[in-house]
Amino acid sequence: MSYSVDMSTAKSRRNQSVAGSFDPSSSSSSTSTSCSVIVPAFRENANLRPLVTRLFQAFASHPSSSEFKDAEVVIVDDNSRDGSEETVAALQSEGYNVRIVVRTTERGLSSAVVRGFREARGQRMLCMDADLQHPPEAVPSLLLALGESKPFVLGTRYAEGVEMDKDWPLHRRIISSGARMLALPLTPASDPMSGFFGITKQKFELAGPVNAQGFKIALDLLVKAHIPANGIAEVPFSFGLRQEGESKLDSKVMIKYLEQLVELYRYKFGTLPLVLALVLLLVVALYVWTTLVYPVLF
Ligand SMILES: Nc1nc2c(ncn2[C@@H]2O[C@H](COP(=O)(O)OP(=O)(O)O)[C@@H](O)[C@H]2O)c(=O)[nH]1
Ligand SMILES: [Mg+2]
Repeated sequence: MSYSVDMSTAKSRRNQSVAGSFDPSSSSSSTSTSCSVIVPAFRENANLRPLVTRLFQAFASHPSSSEFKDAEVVIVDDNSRDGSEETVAALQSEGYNVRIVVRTTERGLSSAVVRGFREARGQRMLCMDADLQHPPEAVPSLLLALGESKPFVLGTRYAEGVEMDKDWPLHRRIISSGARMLALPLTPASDPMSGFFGITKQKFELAGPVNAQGFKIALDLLVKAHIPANGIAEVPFSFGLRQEGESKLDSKVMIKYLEQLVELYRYKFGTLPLVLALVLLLVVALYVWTTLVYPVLF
């Protein structure tokens, strides 16, 4: 079950101006919304106001700001009950085109993102974290990169000149690099683990059944929407640190990721190659153990 707090269409048409230069009164009908930003959120109340205000500020100050005049933000919250709904209601009353979908019987990051994409009214859709690790100022460029020839856009942390925040923990870096290598046969994208990505509504609707229990939704969509290498626009961004609250990802994420990989390998290559690859892996592991490890240790 879920419910949606959406006073935005009524309020955003009010003739008022929001701090900065964003003016929601210039919004056109919500049915013509061209861009939607989807934000999965669990206990992120403290981050929502800075996120939404910075997003609309970024739209308003962009040289192609007219492209974003009817942009919307859709927050998909899993019943956090931490004041997030009240914050969104306050932002709506100030004129921001933001709404919150509160799911009361479902939990999980990927399914929240899928729900957001389904709810989105825009043709260009972007997903980002609530915690400001993904810079709102980069959002307009990512959205504008989407089009017929590039139906997928990826905010990448692995590009020349991009630096990870030096305080990002070493174990998270190692897991991220290892996970990236394991996904290489599935997609040529440089950072399919990124949670900062976008897809056109059209491609999303054509995608095969998305694994809502999966852990990395961008990877799932890249495979199941059959995005070719030249259909991916990559936009480098610097990955920051979470502003408020704590990471929701626990130690089970690696297991969930491996399960997702098995499903995607089967989806893309069928069961037989997967079994052969596993047998090969087993043979190599046995060889390494019997010829290299065992003689040294015993
Ligand atoms: N709706 C919903 N959002 C979630 C869930 N788990 C994580 N999120 C959100 O997904 C985004 C990424 O999670 P985060 O904890 O920042 O992961 P990290 O950046 O990898 O540490 C954040 O905006 C979270 O609030 C969930 O179960 N449901
Ligand atoms: Mg985060």
